[in-house]
Amino acid sequence: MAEIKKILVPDIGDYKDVSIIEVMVKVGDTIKAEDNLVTLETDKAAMDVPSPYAGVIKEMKIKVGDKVSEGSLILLLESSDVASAPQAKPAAPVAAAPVAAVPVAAVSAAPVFAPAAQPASVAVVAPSSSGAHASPAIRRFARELGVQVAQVKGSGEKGRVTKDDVQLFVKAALAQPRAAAASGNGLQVLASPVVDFAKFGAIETRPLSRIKKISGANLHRNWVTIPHITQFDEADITEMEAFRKELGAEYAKQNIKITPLAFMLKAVVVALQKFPDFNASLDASGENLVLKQYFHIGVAVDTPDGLMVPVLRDVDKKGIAQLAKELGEISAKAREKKITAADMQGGCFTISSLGGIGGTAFTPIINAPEVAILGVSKAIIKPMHQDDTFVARLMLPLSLSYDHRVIDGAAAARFIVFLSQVLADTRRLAL
Ligand code: CAO
Repeated sequence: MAEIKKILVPDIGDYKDVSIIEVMVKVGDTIKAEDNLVTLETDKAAMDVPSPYAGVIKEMKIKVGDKVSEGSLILLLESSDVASAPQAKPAAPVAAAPVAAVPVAAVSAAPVFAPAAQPASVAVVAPSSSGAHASPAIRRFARELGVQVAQVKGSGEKGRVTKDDVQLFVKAALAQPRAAAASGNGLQVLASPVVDFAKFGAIETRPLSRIKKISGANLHRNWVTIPHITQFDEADITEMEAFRKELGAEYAKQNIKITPLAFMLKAVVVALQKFPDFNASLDASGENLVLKQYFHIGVAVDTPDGLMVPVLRDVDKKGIAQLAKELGEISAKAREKKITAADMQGGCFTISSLGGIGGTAFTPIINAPEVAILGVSKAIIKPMHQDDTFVARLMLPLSLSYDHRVIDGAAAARFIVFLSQVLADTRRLAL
């Protein structure tokens, strides 16, 4: 027997009063379980809320622009799949169970979080596209490309917007000359050329993963909106490495792998404490610096689906072994797609370590709203000049990208020199 169910906003982490930016359904729609109902947006993430049940929509309780929190009523649904509803009681209207928040790469039926700030290029904040007919999948596809479905002319049945319609819309938009860039000197940014690669040889087209699309938009925004400078240095980690190896043998029994990154987390915090402007963000007006008195450090993790940046909390209050343990756990969680939005929030500064792979240096992109990021490359033994002779030392390449609106070059040089000194003499970690 059909019953009326209340569909509520599920667990969305610590977010409160989140804006509804899109409503994909209306009264009378017949939906399947897992069909997306609404899209929520915070300053950090966009997420779709799917229906836990199939059925017919009886009453909408929200509209675009409303603010909601966990437990807010979205709609009333006449459910047709009582069997699949674990908490459903025959004849009694019950609240839908909250759907656990999972990250972008996990099961698509659950609320989907972007790994970082909402991409600037995703133009979904503006008007509702609920007037246009398109399936949730097409809406999502359009949203990922920054297209408002309402602007696309549908060629499908009853004017429904199809995937081809969205693709044609994007192609047409790309083919148009772009407006003058904000350079003010009349120079124009050329549109990327649309090339038929197949004309030149065999090709295969593979869609980007969802994480790549979202993180790509964030990286693009950060790259074009933040004036980046990268400062390089090398830290002599010969002694640190000897100590790490000693610890490694000790902690291997507890299944804790101590890599140089655990030391770097700690050393970075010592440097942030000495140079508080690096542990800060510009506020929304861009006129004030918000100095943080906590030390949560993001770590870039390479996963099969793309880059994720989980955050280790209160690094100042933890020892190296504890940090190594947490690093192992959080990177495993990221790779197993079990990471939550909460795991990726609240970072003050990011470390991106490619040291396990190789390379001499790189220019990491700042993870806004943070103001600096440390890139770490592979340590190698080098001849260093000391006391009129050359000695073999293990040198760790560091690349510090910083937001030049907030940090001056001299401050960045001081920061990285100090960081190198801390890494060269790990006794300083205790200071
Ligand atoms: N120099 C030399 N060796 C290093 C090193 C360095 N800077 N950093 C790590 N290593 C060694 C480790 O000691 C380990 O050696 P053993 O296996 O012999 O013990 C090996 O390299 C592999 O380390 P790891 O990568 O597993 O561990 P980690 O703690 O250094 O890094 C993590 C963890 C999650 C950060 C890493 O696995 C990762 O994903 N890195 C990629 C980050 C990334 O993609 N950044 C780019 C962002 S911009 O696109």
